[in-house]
Amino acid sequence: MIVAEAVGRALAACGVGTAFGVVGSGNFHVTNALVAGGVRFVAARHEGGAATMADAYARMSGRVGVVSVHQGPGLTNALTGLTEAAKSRTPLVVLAGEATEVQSNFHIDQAALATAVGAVAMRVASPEEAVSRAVEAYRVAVQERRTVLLNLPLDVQAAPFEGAVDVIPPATASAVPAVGEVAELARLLGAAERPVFIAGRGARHARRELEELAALAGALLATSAVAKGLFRGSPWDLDVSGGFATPLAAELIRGADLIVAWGCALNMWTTRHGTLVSPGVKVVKVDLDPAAFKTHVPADLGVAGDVARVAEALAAQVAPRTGYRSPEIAARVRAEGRWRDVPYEDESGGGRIDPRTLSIGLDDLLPRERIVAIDSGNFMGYPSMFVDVPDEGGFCFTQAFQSIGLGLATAIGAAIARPDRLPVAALGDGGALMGIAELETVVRLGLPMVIVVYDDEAYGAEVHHFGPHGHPLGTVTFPPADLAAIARGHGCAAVTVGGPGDLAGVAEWVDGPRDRPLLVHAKVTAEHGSWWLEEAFRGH
Ligand SMILES: Cc1ncc(C[n+]2csc(CCOP(=O)(O)OP(=O)(O)O)c2C)c(N)n1
Ligand SMILES: [Mg+2]
Repeated sequence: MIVAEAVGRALAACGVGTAFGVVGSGNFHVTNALVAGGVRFVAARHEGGAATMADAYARMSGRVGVVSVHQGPGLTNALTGLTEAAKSRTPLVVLAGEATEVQSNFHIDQAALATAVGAVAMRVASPEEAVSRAVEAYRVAVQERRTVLLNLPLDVQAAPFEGAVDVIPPATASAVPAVGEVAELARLLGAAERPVFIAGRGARHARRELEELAALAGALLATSAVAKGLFRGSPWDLDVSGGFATPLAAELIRGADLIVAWGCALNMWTTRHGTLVSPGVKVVKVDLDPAAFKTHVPADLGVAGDVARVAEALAAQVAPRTGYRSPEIAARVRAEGRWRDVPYEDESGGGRIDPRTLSIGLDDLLPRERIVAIDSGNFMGYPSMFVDVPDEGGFCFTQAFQSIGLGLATAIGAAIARPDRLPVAALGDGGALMGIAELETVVRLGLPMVIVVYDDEAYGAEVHHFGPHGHPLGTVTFPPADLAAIARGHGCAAVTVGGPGDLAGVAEWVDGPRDRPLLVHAKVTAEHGSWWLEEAFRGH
């Protein structure tokens, strides 16, 4: 056995389920060793796609994601996706060949690159540490929730490995909350008239615990965008807090006298630049990372610990009370709780469909057991707000870096994590064309995916940002592209939607064998920017 094989075998023994990558000479052996160890390998067409697939797979499966890339350009290609993962604290191990010989064309400072984007850099520096380093990379990923680059120098990779690949897989760690802080939060919950829970990424595993505590405290339930769907089915679910919040959710969150943020930083998106947090409201943050207590909206009280464990400890200390949960509020949540309950004027016409009407139409047509992935851009709120999801496992939002072009790969990784659900990729025309290298991957893997492109023939976010100020827009507008034909060329089914009537083509695909992915090329109306974007521009 050579070192590369020992590393791959060790990671497989840690419990890696699926790895994603683009294979070249520098990661050939390690990737094959993963496969020999029982890991499924998914070949992407671009390392950026591979990194984002692994990120989405990790988020939606709860397992560590693994990426395998060639030295140098293989790693630089992956960087945007790795940055997104690092910012999102996704547990990810990146295996990269490394050309340590400075004369090599492939040589770059790979460790510095990783550090620059918030990842942790490690290296297998000798054959002796092949297994221990691989296990340590996995441990840091899973226990510290980090994106870890494990550099594999080419000469070390090729050296013989003596010894056995004996591995004790590192387990997930979970911190025990401090008794005093929990008692203080119990006191606040016992005194609050209108408590609201806002759950974020760090609470996606804790639905049951939070619902039980909220029932005792009389709290209403909301999430950040990344945790969308967490409380679906609860009569007290306000859905997403922030720019995507319904008018009712915004009103009720603003009316809170206590906001408890669970694994949620309360950033500008979740709070609409702080405007959803009314003056004088008490703010508590429960987070594994105490650094989160002071960022964005600062907390009056911080409770360090795992969200589920803190909620469980509190449930034993909080006496049942009505709080915010009156029959009037329940009736309003029933009547106005979803975006599609909010009246609007359909602007479809002239061969273009209103993106709200499109999204509602898709929500009606697509099976409920779905997993929705969203790219970035002006369009992004329409699918986030009007296409419902069954639970937090039905929404994958890779937006921590605000990069466009990650949406399609996100949908692929999510689809692989949840093969029981219909994957839906919601993209702008700009993001779709940027990430289109992975369209062949969707077809090759036989994923029954629905890819919806909200096509305004522009970088709409920029058009609506600068257009109102009279700037020239030639750099951000494009002639029509026949995305349906491009998709058919890749082997997809495709429908072009220029009005509500054209959605019949989507219904036909849904009712058919779904043996090919479907691209919905929606020509959307674009007279004005979306309201959440206009609000964000005002915030800036
Ligand atoms: C990688 C990257 N490049 C550029 C940007 C700046 N940017 C933000 S939104 C956007 C336009 C996206 O266009 P499209 O996907 O068509 O969505 P739309 O805004 O038109 O709805 C651009 C270029 C970015 N966020 N990420
Ligand atoms: Mg566009």
